[in-house]
Amino acid sequence: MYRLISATPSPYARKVRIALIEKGIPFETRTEVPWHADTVTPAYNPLEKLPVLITADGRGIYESRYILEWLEVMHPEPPLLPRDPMAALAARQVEVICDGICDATVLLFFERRREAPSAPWIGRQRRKIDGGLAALAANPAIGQGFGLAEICAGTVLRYLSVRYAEHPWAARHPGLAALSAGLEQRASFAATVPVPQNITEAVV
Ligand SMILES: N[C@@H](CCC(=O)N[C@@H](CS)C(=O)NCC(=O)O)C(=O)O
Repeated sequence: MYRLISATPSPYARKVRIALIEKGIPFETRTEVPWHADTVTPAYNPLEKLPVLITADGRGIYESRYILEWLEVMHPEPPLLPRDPMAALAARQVEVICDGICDATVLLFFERRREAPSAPWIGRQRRKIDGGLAALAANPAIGQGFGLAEICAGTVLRYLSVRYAEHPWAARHPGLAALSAGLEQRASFAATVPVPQNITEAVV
């Protein structure tokens, strides 16, 4: 049985949880804050980030993008990537945009927790989020069916509501709002709704 080191708000972990559920792969979840004293994340990932998929023989597979590729090889059915190579590249491009929006949102979240947040740094992350969302809204590879592109788009959009609730993305991009609402109806999405975690140890 796989174990997944996960965090309840994490969009990166949610991508993997959704993929595991969609592929019908049983797994146990270990919920962590990866810098708390009781974390086991560094024992499985030298980069000290979650998600980490732990195999039955105790190996740590880490980095959400790589975990999803690994799962596609080890558990190809049902496929989450289109068989057509060009369509697969287009889906991976969507993942790049979505991960970039998540990364900027994480940087923004931590910057706001500092005693003296940097306005230029915050502005830079906001621009990345806005630019990424515009690129996503204009991307024809999303919403063609269900697979990697939709998992990535759905997880980043819902994550914004958790970590950047005041962002008007849904009003600005009604197509993305409709996509997100539809995806959240799926069982795999409903089972993994992101919620903030209690962070008790400072990291910034
Ligand atoms: N690129 C990584 C990002 C993972 C990530 O940033 N995870 C956060 C939790 S949402 C984390 O572990 N942060 C701890 C840190 O960056 O030190 C992935 O896709 O897996």
